[in-house]
Amino acid sequence: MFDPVTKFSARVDRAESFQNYFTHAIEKALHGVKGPVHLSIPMDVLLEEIEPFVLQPKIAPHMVATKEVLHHALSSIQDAKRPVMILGKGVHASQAYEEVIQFAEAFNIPVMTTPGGKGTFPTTHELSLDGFGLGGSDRAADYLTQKSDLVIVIGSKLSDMSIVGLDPSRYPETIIHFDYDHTFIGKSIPAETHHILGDAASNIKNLLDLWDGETLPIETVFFGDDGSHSFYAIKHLSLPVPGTFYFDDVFGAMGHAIGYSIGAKVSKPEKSIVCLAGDGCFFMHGNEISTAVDLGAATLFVIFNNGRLDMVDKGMSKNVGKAEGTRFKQELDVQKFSEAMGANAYKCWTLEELKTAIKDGLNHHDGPTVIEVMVDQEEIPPTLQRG
Ligand SMILES: Cc1ncc(C[n+]2csc(CCOP(=O)(O)OP(=O)(O)O)c2C)c(N)n1
Ligand SMILES: [Mg+2]
Repeated sequence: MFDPVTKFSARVDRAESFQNYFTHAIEKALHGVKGPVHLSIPMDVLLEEIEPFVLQPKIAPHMVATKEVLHHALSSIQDAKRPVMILGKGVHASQAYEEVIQFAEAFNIPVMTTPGGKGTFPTTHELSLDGFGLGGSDRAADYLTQKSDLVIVIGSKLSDMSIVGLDPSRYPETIIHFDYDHTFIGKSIPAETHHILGDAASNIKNLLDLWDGETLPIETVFFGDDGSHSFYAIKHLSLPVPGTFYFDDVFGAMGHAIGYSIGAKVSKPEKSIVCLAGDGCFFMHGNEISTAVDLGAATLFVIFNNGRLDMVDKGMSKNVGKAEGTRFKQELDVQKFSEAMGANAYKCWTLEELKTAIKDGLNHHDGPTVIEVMVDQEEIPPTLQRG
């Protein structure tokens, strides 16, 4: 009777076999998709006395997907234009709470939960769309009135309760489905489905390790200087820890963040300190890098080089119709300038180069690292909202 509804069902015929049966049953119950097991112990066996024993189940390591599978998923996630995550009960089973938050934040993906997945993601999180399916929220339903090119499902059978309200015309092109069990993969929604088989928490962690995009520690403290560069950070930088971004929006003297960030590193050497500044700021106070070198202050300077005083250049052009004195005829070579003062310095044209430079910079503990980021001069900054 119990066989079809348990992961293991047996009768213990002799008391001396109890330890083996019991250990095996516990291993079965806890391995993979957790579930009930059943042991039937006849009365005569139950009355026998056995030696006390310590239960030592051998739980096999979690099954995980291969690197190739994760790489493939990663490139689909990076290419996706309007991805969304659907979290099911499997997130509870895998205890993947931290991992799904990191995943969503790393790629800035909105998150909805199935009825069984309720409570797997903080509903107060800015990426939360709350529930989808039966009892779902208007926010989630509204989000899905426009098609998503990629749906990332984590630990859900996508039963009718979970996808009620998903109009077939809004079915995604692709699904990436994290699940321990393959039984229901690709059965509910007719879309190209990639199965990431195994424990969700481990697979998400491995995927994030592969991606390696979050190279700065989450408690990193940023100092934003005055110019377009800091407004990109204000708009796009995700800050998991409060009190980690300093920006002077009143006095706004160019170059101040360079000195601030050196002082901050000297007073708190154990903290990761990042200065965001422009080439104009660096022209004014970049020589303070020599102070950082002398003091051995391992501040990470990220200097956005667009060959101009961009915030003023674009602001004047928009408001007055022309800009004067805002473009450098001789642009600064930030890397050479920094190296001349004895700093560890990089020039980056691509995201890959930037990631490598940040990684190397974080491992350079004896003095400052200056990372020159070459910026498209025609990039439109968020400052143009200013009247
Ligand atoms: C000492 C000082 N002079 C002038 C300004 C006006 N101002 C604000 S932002 C800016 C341009 C900053 O240039 P850059 O550091 O290259 O940053 P970008 O805007 O190009 O990112 C200027 C001139 C200022 N804030 N402080
Ligand atoms: Mg500039």
